[in-house]
Amino acid sequence: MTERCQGDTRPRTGPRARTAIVLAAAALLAATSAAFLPGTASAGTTLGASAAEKGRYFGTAVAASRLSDGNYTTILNREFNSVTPENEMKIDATEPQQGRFSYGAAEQIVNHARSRGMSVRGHTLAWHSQQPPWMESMSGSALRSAMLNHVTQVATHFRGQVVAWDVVNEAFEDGTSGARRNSNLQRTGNDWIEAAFRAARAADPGAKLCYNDYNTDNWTHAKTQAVYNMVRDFKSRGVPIDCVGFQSHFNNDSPYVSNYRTTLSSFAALGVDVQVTELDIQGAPAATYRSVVEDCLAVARCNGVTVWGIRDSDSWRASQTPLLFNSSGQKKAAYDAVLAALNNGTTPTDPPTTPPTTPPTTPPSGSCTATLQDSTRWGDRFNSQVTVSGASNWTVVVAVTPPQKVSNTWNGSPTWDSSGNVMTMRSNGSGNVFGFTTMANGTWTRPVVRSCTAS
Ligand code: 9MR
Repeated sequence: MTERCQGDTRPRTGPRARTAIVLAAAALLAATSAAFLPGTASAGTTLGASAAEKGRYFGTAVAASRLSDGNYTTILNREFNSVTPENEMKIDATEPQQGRFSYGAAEQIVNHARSRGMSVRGHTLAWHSQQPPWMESMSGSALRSAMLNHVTQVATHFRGQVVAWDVVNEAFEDGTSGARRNSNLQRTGNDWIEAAFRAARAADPGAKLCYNDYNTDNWTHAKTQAVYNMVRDFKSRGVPIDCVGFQSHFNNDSPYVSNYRTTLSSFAALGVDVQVTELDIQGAPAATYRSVVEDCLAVARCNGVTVWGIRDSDSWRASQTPLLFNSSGQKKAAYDAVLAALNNGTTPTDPPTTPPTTPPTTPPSGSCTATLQDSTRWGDRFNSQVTVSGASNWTVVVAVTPPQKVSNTWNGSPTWDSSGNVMTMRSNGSGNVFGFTTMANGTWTRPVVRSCTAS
């Protein structure tokens, strides 16, 4: 077989005086804290914490089969705050037989991630590749119904657990035609993509819905323009699309190009978020990795970067050594470049706006005090920082106001109540300052510290 091109996704053969004093102290704290707090003492040393301070996530593809590998999970748990199941949410994995759904491996990854405060990207609901045999052999209205049922069932099953779905993956042709890819799904009618997005929105109204593709990095390429035109059309007609994923598998045949930032900003200008979803770069050149991260940080609506695997040995292209950690799990030069880019990065296109006007909350508590301060604010989200005093082993309960959702945390171990709006954060050895990102979803009320207890 000839070398698989990057888009070749065929299965490989693979609360009076005391209160006043508390409020006065809080007001003083508020006065002395700027709207923008650049880096905290203990963040900035891992990819996830550094990205979170910039209101982004830093994620990786995860394979369920590797979760028993200690070296792998040590890096995963330390460095990343978002995961994408590499294969476990694909159609052949989740509906191996028509109408019989199988979620075990995907749930393993989702539970691992969510119990550690990582968010989950779902990949993928509708795709021409990795279809189970029963679907591969279908066509016409039967296939259209089966595809829509699949989207509905899987998105409903994971409702509230997946922050963003790659609803449709790789639906455009390579080359200069700018055409849709000729697939069994495409042959059910040109409206199959928007139908999939509408079904996904109905099934999980809280998830961001993305179109995801490769070779869409170069702004001048026909495929990039074709996807751009589809997204523009969808936005103009009210098709529920929220984001576009750029896989960004870079190699000698499909290299990173300097207009990548133009591509990201042009799509973002259509009113969608953009995400780097499957980043790997042949040879892992540090400068190129740095450029990709800088490009994302330069675009306010670029809300995260996912690398397609942790160690080189975990990569679908292991021989190209395209990742941030070598096969022994050691950090490569590219890792240092990415971390430096995340720590130096700014969000110049979306300056911080006035923070919420209520004072920071310092509730009376048992034997520790937790003080919440505003940090950076973007158009759709804001960061908060909580400083704990009086205990080194602490548990702090914080509540956000629905429909707000916490999308990222750092420097603590979070658990959630069933509503998903009350977060219990426990110290995890990362110091006495933790942080989190809240997706406003139109509500800018400051999160409230409910309690602080020493443990
Ligand atoms: O990394 C995935 C690899 O383990 C699978 O064998 C392959 C099968 O199609 O899919 C790989 O992931 C692909 C992703 O789902 C979509 N974009 C291209 C990725 C690399 O092929």
